[in-house]
Amino acid sequence: MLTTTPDKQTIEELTSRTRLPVGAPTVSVVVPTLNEERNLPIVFGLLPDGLHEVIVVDGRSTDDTVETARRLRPDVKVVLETRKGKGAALQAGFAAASGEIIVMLDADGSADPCEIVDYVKALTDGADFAKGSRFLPGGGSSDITALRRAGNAVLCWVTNRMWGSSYTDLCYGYNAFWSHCLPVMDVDCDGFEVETLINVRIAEAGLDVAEVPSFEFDRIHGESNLNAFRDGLRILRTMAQERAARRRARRSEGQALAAARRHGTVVALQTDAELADEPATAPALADRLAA
Ligand SMILES: Nc1nc2c(ncn2[C@@H]2O[C@H](COP(=O)(O)OP(=O)(O)OP(=O)(O)O)[C@@H](O)[C@H]2O)c(=O)[nH]1
Ligand SMILES: [Mg+2]
Repeated sequence: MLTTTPDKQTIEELTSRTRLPVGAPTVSVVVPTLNEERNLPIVFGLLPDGLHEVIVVDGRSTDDTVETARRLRPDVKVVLETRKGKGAALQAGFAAASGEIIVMLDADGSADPCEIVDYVKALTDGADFAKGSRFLPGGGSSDITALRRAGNAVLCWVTNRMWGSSYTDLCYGYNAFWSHCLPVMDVDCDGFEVETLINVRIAEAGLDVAEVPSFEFDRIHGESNLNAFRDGLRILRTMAQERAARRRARRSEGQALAAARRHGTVVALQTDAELADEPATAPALADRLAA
């Protein structure tokens, strides 16, 4: 709380936490909701000014979440999820988003909407994907249990070993990204494994990731929908599936290369040799791809 009249610089610092800078790219905020009627007034009240759109994805709430969202923010876009789960809700929200930047924000009050400004800055500074981390200096959590912290640390370590990433946090739902990441993420899972799936695919594609220190508060009202054991297993299964998909992709790449070498036929791809008016042979192309 301020005890003296703030000077100009203090006012600027305070208000810049609650509004996007002039000329910032358009920002869509996607908010999956399941019975969050009592949390939405707080979450929406802290959203920064200057957003392009706020998208609430619902469909299964039995309270007045959707009506509350519309009352608080008459311009809110409401999308109805077609299947159960946070991953399914995010898929529907991403499909409806039209901003240049998309932010994933939980509606339970655990994520500070003012941090959106920090995520947008990380993206305009050059990152493709701004990934929240509770384990960087400046971040933290009052919500995470010892079991979840340990599970997250192990899964994060395994992911870094398998995908060459340097993530400090894996299972955290507060992230933002440029819309060009959507085809890479290609979200096709329905549950809480969605953050892992996204992080793994972003790492696999070699996109530029900036981690943003983030503080996770306790859910304000209501019950968590996450089950550490059940959802931990889903996360492990997702990692195994992504790994297998990578092996399959590498194998078929190798088979294509081998076939190109074996047949030595002329291929229709434009190579340097073709640009120089020389015939482009499959072996030449295979050598270039293998180099
Ligand atoms: N639309 C939709 N939203 C969901 C669904 N399940 C969870 N959510 C929302 O997704 C966000 C995260 O869900 P939480 O239950 O808080 O789970 P969590 O944050 O991963 O876990 P906690 O740390 O225990 O809170 C919240 O905004 C939920 O309302 C669902 O099936 N459909
Ligand atoms: Mg939560």
